[in-house]
Amino acid sequence: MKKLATLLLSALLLLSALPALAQGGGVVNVFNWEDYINEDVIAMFEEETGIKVNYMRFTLNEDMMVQVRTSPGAFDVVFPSDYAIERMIAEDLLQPIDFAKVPNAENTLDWLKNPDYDPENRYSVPYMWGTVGILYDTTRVKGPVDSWGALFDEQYKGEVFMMDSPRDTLGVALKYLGYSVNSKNPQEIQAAANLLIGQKQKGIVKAYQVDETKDKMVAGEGILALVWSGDAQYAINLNPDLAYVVPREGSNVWVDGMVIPAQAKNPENAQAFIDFLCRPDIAQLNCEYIEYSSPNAGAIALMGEEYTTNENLNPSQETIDNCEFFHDNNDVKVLYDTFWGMVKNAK
Ligand code: N2P
Repeated sequence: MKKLATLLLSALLLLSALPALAQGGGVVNVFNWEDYINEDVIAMFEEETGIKVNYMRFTLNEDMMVQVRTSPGAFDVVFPSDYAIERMIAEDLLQPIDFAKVPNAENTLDWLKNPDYDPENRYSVPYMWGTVGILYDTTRVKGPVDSWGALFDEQYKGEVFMMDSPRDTLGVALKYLGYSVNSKNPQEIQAAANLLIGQKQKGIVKAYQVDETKDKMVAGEGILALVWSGDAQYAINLNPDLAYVVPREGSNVWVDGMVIPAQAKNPENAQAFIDFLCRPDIAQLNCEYIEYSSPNAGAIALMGEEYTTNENLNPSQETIDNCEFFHDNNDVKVLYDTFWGMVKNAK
């Protein structure tokens, strides 16, 4: 009798392990931005597939690319932005995705399919998208905020958080001066750097930072901040005195994709993870938690009006048309790095 019970128990244990075995089990090494996933989603994936997620985080595309170049086998799924995907394809750092294994990629909105940065749609699946704009405290600004000029206004001395990111910050200064965020003209890039140096020397900048800004704005530590749209919406949810605007001079619109590095050790598990994140119910859970814009038609249908009527999450066509995507600027990277260094070192 005891033997039979043991036998039955072993059979049961074996059966419960089967789904995991069928999927291959093992691990998936994920490298994503800070604060960019609902962690319940990771636990759900592990439970459903038996694949263990090793989750690692980065702050900027530039840092992430250094990591992928120097540790090519360390990551199975990475989340670069558009211009970084373009660069990584050019450097042969990515492998094509087997879309038969990622059927939920079909949920991608049409306007985000076949993008310039991955024209044949071979290497990436959109994860989230958004804009760059100004998060501000409506109770402390002196008048309406609709221009990048607010960030350079001396009446906000010591109250402005800027982004510690060369492309985002130089991009905004370029845009304010009427140039493209993709300018390759040394005089224009220098003029943008000079504007930022002046802003710093006048004491307008409280700090250059990235992921910390949202919580500091919630706590009322600044009046204006240069942020990505989802961080803005996250902060607004916690402090209704805050608002977000994409300035009238235009801005940067971006897409972060999911890609598989060329040397990834677990490409099958990477595909399973990407597919899971594209499942409408999972994409919804994730989007409602991190508050960025979803590229997933199925998730948007599930979220309904709460999503579609929120201009921060679902900007108008007019706002999007007034923005530019970044493109790979490798040929002028030295210029951007040099001028950015001058901004950061200015006293
Ligand atoms: C969130 C990261 C947003 C990525 N912390 C902007 N491309």
